[in-house]
Amino acid sequence: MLAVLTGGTGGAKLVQGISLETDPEDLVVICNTGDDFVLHGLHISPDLDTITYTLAGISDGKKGWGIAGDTFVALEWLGRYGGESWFKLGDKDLATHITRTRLLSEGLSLSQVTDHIRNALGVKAKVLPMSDDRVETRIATPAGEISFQEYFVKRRWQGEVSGVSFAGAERCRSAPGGLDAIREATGVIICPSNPVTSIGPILAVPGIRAALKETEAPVIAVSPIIQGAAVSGPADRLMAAMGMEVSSFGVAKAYADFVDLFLIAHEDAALQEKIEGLGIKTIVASIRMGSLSDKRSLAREVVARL
Ligand code: FO1
Repeated sequence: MLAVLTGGTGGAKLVQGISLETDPEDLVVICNTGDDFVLHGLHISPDLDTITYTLAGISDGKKGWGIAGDTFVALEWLGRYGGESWFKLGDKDLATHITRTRLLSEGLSLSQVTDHIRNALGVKAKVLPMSDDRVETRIATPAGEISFQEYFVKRRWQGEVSGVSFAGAERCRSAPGGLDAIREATGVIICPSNPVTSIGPILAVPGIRAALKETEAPVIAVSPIIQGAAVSGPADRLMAAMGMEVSSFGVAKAYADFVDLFLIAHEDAALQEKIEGLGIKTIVASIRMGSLSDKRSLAREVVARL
């Protein structure tokens, strides 16, 4: 069994490749839920949904989130009634959030709800939230703290960030099966997701970092940074805000206590020696995933090392 740790859009590309290059029934995908929030009274779990839709083959590959071909009629009407419309919830996507909110209110845990949704969509891989407890990624700005989605979607990552925190993380528990998946896996893959706000919250869940260190399986990570810039999203800005070096080396350093193997881009080949100095075997590869064939060949490259 392979355990995969991921955020949303960036990580989903590799998750898709891995699911096509291995037996999906043999995959446990542990997702960030620090981006979750409540809007229109609905519990929204963007990364769980991005991964589930991707594995179901219904995701909007261009946007990187939501369902392909979705319409936005309900959102327009929510706006008419004075509701928030900056977070683009599609009509089909809304059915997911309504179902999640209903099942949570009936007493199911977030992992049970996630299982229900992935089964209904025919997803064979196990999709697990990092925790069933509420953990909230908070972005500190000079004007005060805001939620991750307010920073990411409403403000389009603009403005100064002075810190990132994960409210509730110290008290939360890993979702059932998460720690065992890491400990019992034959390989663990850390997707090229934002190390601060996608992988960071997962690592903040008590026990996960220790399980990554303890597991006998090789732990392999793919860099989300190429030539000092994020492949997508604000990873570079947030790394800088957290005082990390904005490079593949900076990511490797943040994972150095548990990663055995690190994949970096050809453009970063000059960093290989420096990263190996951290005790991490480093491989130079084609890590950009523009097409389905890129996703599959990177997945093959990763899986071949496990
Ligand atoms: N990202 C955006 O940039 N704009 C949106 O309006 C937006 C809506 C949205 C709706 C449902 C969903 O599951 C995800 C959505 N995302 C949107 C993506 C998401 O907020 C981020 O990609 C992740 O939180 C970061 O991993």
